[in-house]
Amino acid sequence: MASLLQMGSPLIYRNITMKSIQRPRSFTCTSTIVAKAIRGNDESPVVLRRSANYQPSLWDHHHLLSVESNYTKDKTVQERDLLKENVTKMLDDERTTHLEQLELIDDLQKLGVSYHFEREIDNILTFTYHKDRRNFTEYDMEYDLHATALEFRLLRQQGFNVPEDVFDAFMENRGKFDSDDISGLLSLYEASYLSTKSDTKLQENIRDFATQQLRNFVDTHCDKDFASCDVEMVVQALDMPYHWRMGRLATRWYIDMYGKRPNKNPMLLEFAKLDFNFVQAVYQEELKYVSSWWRETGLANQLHFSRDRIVENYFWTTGQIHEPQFGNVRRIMTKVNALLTTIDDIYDIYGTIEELQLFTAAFENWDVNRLDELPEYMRLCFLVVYNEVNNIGCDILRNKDINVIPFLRKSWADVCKAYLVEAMWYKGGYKPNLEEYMQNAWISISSPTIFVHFYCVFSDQLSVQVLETLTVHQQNIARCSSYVFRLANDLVTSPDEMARGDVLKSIQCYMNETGVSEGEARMHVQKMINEMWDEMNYEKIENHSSLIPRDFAETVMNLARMSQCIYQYGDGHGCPEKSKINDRIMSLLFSPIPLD
Ligand code: 0FV
Ligand code: MN
Ligand code: MN
Ligand code: MN
Ligand code: MN
Repeated sequence: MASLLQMGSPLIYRNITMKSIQRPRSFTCTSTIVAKAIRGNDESPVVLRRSANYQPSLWDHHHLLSVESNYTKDKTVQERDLLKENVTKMLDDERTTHLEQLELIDDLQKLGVSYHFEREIDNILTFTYHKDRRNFTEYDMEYDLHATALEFRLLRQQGFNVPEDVFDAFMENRGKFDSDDISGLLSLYEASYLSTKSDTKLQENIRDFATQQLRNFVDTHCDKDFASCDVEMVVQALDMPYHWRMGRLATRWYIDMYGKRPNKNPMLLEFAKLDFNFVQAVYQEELKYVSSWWRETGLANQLHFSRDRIVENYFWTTGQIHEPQFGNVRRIMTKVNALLTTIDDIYDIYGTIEELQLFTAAFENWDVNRLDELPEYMRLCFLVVYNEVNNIGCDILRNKDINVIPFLRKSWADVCKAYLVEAMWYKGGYKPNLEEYMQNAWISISSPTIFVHFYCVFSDQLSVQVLETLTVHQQNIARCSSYVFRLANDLVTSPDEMARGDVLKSIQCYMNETGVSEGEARMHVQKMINEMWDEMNYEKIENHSSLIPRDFAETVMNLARMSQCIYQYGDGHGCPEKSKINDRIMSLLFSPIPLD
């Protein structure tokens, strides 16, 4: 019945209600303990196994394979490339004012096409930074809040250290401020998210002021008939600031928004739509590949308790790197994500402590000859990781002439050790304090493993120093991004985790340690996330001695953005059926933007 439904359905994702009523009864309650005998010999004891009640995949493999896009044809690419030439000319046009040029760059970035013009944009912003900038001492007619804030944000995004003092004149005279200047306020609000830990005014005074003003604006305008673009833009910005937003999602939204603007450039709009649809078609082919790979591993079939989430695992990678030419990075990182998700479930849900110790030892020993020492159900999983790591290592040895396998396998051993620590804490009833928890939890969230694989596949020139920084010393921007991922995950997944039994997560550790309420603990965790962003911004804007290449650093920050996207409205990774993630996935991976 369910399969007929899938075949006949125009939707790519499954009808979850039809599917879920066919699940065995034992899987229908979050914290059920399921008794299951491990088969092997007749004397083996009955082991109590748990279930997280994760639902089957919402996406049907055969449907994925049948997806066809109209936007891969040579004609689309030719048309897009013609438009691209026009945009290059616009960037070069000497008749445009400075503000118009900045606004064009902002539009290109938000429309998701700035990757075509990286050199041109860098030239313009470098020039802007080095030319004498005006020093505003007075808030007068010439002080343009929007222009000042836009320039500030664009320059800081690019890594230039513009001082926060550019807003002093404005803030000192904010009493005179015309509260109808929504574009100024919005630009100020977005700029305030580029704050670093050495800024004193941006976070507190400026962001609070702009946020409050924007909230007032929404309150007074939201129920008026003319629900204008302004209101939509403010609501969107308050929902998640641009600097924290997953890039492609911002793009998809902004293309619609831009289309409604009276002063839009229709050529630019057409270019952005064509490019979006073209990139989407590229994603679809990658998805077909990873979905086939995932089926062939046999893991979802064998480990029925684990999350079967290949589409979601792929979606994560588009948040980390969106440009079409990085398909290889996305393919490999999807595999890494899928394996991490499966192994996390082995530790958190299914394995006994004795089995988990054997599993951890297997990753530390990295010896395929000792495969049979593992419980049966762990062998395939270990071997798939082992083979994938060797495959990646083999390609890199061939193409980049460096053996990265020792670094990759260390990262798997490290994450498994961190998973085991949590399992032992839980089993032993140990309650760590927040600091002790975080020391382990920023590794158990799996980002350090992700970063070292990503770096190896993504960067053209690999440096042993960077590899060591990523796997041994731990670099600050990577640590901060992992913190954001961990904390964003805990804010959403910990209620279910506590219900089925797990180590205390950040919120509960803090409550236990300080005696505060859950609400206060959540606020504390949100504050930690803000601080991590300030640190990451600092690394990017002020730490020019960082070893981490700039383009890689951006993908590291993107993982933090992506986790804030996946966990914004529920657990988009584990329980996509209870979050808004499917709409996001549909709009980014499957629904093309209609052309005019
Ligand atoms: C998060 O789930 C999760 F799936 C992780 C950390 C592994 C995969 C990573 C990516 C797909 C990027 P969960 O809440 O179960 O993680 P914890 O660490 O809380 O068990
Ligand atoms: Mn499954
Ligand atoms: Mn887990
Ligand atoms: Mn876990
Ligand atoms: Mn979790």
